[in-house]
Amino acid sequence: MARLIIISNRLPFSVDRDGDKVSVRQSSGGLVSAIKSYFENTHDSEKIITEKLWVGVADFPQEDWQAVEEEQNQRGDFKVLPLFAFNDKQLYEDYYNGFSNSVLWPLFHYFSSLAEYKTSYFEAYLKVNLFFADQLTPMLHPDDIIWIHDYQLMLLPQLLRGENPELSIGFFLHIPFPSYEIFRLLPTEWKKTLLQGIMGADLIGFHTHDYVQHFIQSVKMVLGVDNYFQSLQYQDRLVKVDLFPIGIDFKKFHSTGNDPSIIQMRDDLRKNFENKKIIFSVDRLDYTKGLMSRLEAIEYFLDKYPQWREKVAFILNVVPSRDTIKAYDERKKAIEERVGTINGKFSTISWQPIVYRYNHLAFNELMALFQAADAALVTPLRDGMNLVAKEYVATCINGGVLILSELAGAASELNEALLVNPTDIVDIAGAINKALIMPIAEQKNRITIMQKRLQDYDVVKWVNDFLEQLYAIKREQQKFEVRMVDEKIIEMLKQRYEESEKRCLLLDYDGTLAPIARIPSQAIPSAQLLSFLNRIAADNNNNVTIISGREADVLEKWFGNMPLTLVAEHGASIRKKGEQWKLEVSASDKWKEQIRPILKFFVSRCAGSFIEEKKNTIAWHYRNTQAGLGFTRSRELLNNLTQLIQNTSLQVIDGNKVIEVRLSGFDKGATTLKIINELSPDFILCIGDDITDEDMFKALEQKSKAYTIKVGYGSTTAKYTIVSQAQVLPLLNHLTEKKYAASQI
Ligand code: GDG
Repeated sequence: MARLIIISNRLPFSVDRDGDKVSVRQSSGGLVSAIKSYFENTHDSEKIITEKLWVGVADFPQEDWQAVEEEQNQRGDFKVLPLFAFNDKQLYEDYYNGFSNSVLWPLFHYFSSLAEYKTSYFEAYLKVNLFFADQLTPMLHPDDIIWIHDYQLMLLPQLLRGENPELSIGFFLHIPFPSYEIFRLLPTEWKKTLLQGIMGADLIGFHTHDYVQHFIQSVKMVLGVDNYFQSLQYQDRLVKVDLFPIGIDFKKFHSTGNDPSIIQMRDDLRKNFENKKIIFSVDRLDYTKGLMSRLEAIEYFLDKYPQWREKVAFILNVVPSRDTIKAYDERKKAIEERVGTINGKFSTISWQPIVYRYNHLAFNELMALFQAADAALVTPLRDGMNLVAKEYVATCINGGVLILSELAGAASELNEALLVNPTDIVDIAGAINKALIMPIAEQKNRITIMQKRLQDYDVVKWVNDFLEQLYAIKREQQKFEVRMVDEKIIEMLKQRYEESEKRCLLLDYDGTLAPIARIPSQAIPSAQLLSFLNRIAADNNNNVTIISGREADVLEKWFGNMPLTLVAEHGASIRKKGEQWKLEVSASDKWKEQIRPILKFFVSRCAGSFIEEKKNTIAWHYRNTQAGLGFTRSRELLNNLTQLIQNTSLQVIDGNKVIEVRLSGFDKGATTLKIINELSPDFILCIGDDITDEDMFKALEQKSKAYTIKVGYGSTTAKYTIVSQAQVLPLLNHLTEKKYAASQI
């Protein structure tokens, strides 16, 4: 039982006042139609959501709210919380027209030269996001499901999370997320703040796989956070990033083909363009929509394919938008001039090629135009998705051709459209000609395939899919928390530790007893660690083993004078407590000669990587390489090595930012069992963080007296998990010493 709270910059309607009468008009934007269709059509089988609330800035005066609320309540599909109090008009202006639409919008659509990096814009963006958070925080419950939309509110996930760590927060970006090379143009502090803001969410959604990859790359480069496929471990939470290509209300658009009033309008339109093909386009006035290139392409088409003159009409509908921003107003003038020039050049007494209109169309009129059109020309230079393309396809009943920019998100789903490069006027003109001569059977075939796809993943599926993934990530986080070492578990472990007389402590070194260092030789043991080890090793009931991938010489140097068991190179050599080092594998290292040149080759191909050569293993480290490249090279290397060592006595280990080759027949698991079998302890505590430590956890899985703890997130066979390396030593101290209180961990 939970509330679903949708948060977007604007509320999904606008308010008109005529004298005393206040009327509410639903907006026509993509997000609004998506969520509204979901609210109207959904049957939440799990009944998780009991109440729906939409929060956004009110663009009407506070005194109209009562009348708006009454009308909204009568509709009954969702409640509304309007945010007023933007008395500071300049603040809102700098946030909305400033940072949102003059920095993020142009930059994220690859118009970097239009971005205006004004500090006052960023400050206003911070303040307005904070304003949203301040208004919302007091009314939130921990079990609320929050879904934040779009680039105006990228800081809000983190701001809400700060106050309510348990909330389920989803964030969806409706515009493209640009490649890192573009994103990095933002001032350092801005890009960090933006990414930290989004990472406050549990689930982050984009329209396409490319946007997902771009986002992950930016998070890696800017925040230094690693990913495991599409999961990121950020601070103490697991965050999932995925693609959710927005759908449309397919039924609503498809059924307009049977609506008598729309059919009538369509027929009237057709009559006006008798014996002519109609090519239709509708866009908001925006430089991203590619209107100027489209006009150029139309002119080129009329020049290159003169046979179509007087036989085709381009209906170009431009919808007013953001015309208070200078770049938009200038664009409008330029478009209108260009239309005039083309019409002047080609018109005859009875025909003009372009019918240009600058207005907002009523829904029925838009549908009639879609249906009257022989083709739709949708050629944005960049577009997050582009719903017009999908809506046009859904309304086609008897054929129709979609000409679509390959740079719109929709292109990844609408492969049967004629895909064009929106700046390539030759390409577009060719596609227009192809559309006009395409046989009706082929048109229908292409449309049917696309319609099937749009029907299968419609807007209700889109919302359900997003919300289900949000519940799933919450469940995954909870699973992790269930195994998390808490005070109860600590007390249980402490009791077992005290009761036992023959204890075996198996402790990994790097990432467990010591933090991971950029260069392995820098990870020297701290004074606190040495004092802890001295103390517990002195207890005769304890057998303490440091089990590491490090070389014997290093372990000897650091811990040689302590009564510990030392395991080097995952078990290749072992020094039992009170004994000498013993080599457990063949002394010959001739095999390295075959491996070394390959690793050297990868060092030269991946700056920052290096080889670490130990007695019985040879490793290629890529922790300090450029994020992304290191991982890609590591997969290549893994592939090369796996093929090379077939039928040899070698094995390849895919470790934590390291690929290691060694002789097979020993690993931490086998070594652990050897130690346990010799010792027969009545208490085993094993802690590790790495993939190679999983061998120990697996080996101890069935041992009733064994307690295994994994440090950090990620799937594991360990019984328990602990969030970070910094918690290991306090935990061990607490378990082994009476004076520490559990609350200190
Ligand atoms: C963002 C992203 C992404 C347009 N003109 C009229 C009219 N419309 C309707 C269309 C469609 C919607 O407005 C426009 O949707 P878009 O997808 O093209 O773009 P944005 O709203 O700018 O939105 C975009 C979208 O979010 C969804 O995630 O696709 O890439 O930029 O529904 O039909 N409707 C009426 N008259 C018009 O003149 N009635």
